[in-house]
Amino acid sequence: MYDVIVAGLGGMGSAAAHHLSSRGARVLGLERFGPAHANGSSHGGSRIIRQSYFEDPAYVPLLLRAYELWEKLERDSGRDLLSMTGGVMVGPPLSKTVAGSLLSAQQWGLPHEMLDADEIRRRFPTLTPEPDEVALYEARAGFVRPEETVTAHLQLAAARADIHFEEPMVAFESTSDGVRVVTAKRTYEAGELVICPGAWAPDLLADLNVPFAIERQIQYWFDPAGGVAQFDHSHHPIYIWENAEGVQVYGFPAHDGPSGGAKVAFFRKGVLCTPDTIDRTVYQDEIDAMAAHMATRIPNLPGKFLRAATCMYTTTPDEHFVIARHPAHERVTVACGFSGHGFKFVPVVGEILADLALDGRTEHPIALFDPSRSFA
Ligand code: PYC
Repeated sequence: MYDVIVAGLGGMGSAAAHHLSSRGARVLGLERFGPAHANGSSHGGSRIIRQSYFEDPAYVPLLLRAYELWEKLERDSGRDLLSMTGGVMVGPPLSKTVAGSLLSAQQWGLPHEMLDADEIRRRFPTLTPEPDEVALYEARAGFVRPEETVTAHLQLAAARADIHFEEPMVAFESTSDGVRVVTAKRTYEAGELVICPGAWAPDLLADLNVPFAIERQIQYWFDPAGGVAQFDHSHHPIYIWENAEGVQVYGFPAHDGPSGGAKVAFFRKGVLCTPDTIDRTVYQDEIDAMAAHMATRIPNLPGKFLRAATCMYTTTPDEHFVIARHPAHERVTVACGFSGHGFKFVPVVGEILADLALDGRTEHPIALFDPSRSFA
């Protein structure tokens, strides 16, 4: 019998499997696909990492711990996971992106600079903001590599844990002393279950009664006009850019990876889908809309379209995560609803899930992520 079964080995589940097994728990990890696959929410070569968090200052202590754990994971795995390029949060001064980032920076005393439009252009010549746009610049921002991260956690976990790929959990139930987990292949018993379902949350965690929305999202890579060197990660920052209508895009410098070029995406402009119905084709009108949106902001970026990839967000109504003991199952812990901004938290979520599964509690501040909160 296992101490803990972890169902779902994407970003969060692979981190949980590593943290649990490194604390001595006998762990079984179950994943419906192969390692570091591209069918969920943990692929595409890069994810933003930043500390001046516009979503809510309550995330900052978790981010500070996550940064420590990212560096430890790089050391322990010997992999290059983290690139600190600096980051600009651009928009009108009162936009959520700018004002929210500034609030977090001020509340937590995080190092930052405020740049007006002229200073943005001077420091980052690829960016052409409107005269009334400003930016919060944060040197401790950059990007992490999602596939490398999942691989790192899985490799470290596999030294002690049993890891089964191509074996999805299809059901679970509480028993007198733990949980019973039914997979597509067989049934297992364990003392505890940690469920990290990603976009499969509506199926596997329907009894949480959280109104998750699964959204199809697109990541686009362009070969910039004038050459990729001006976008190189040695000097180009990550960015989140909000316009006067509240539309946000986010993007990355060019770096190593399968496709080359520089990646950009709309934030939260997805259409509803399910893992079974998501349309993986990216259409010319979608590429044209992305290129047109960037043409006035980063005119050299949409030089030549290289490729696109779809992924899924699992969004909650308030866009905050769900991380908790399952309200209806004493021995089950859940982590889901990361709403498109979760990957930077992967190592600290792994730590929290290990705390909850092994100790029943955590010192980390997770009250914001209670699944029983009001979604009205
Ligand atoms: O993960 O920080 C993030 C993010 C913000 C906007 C898009 N992604």
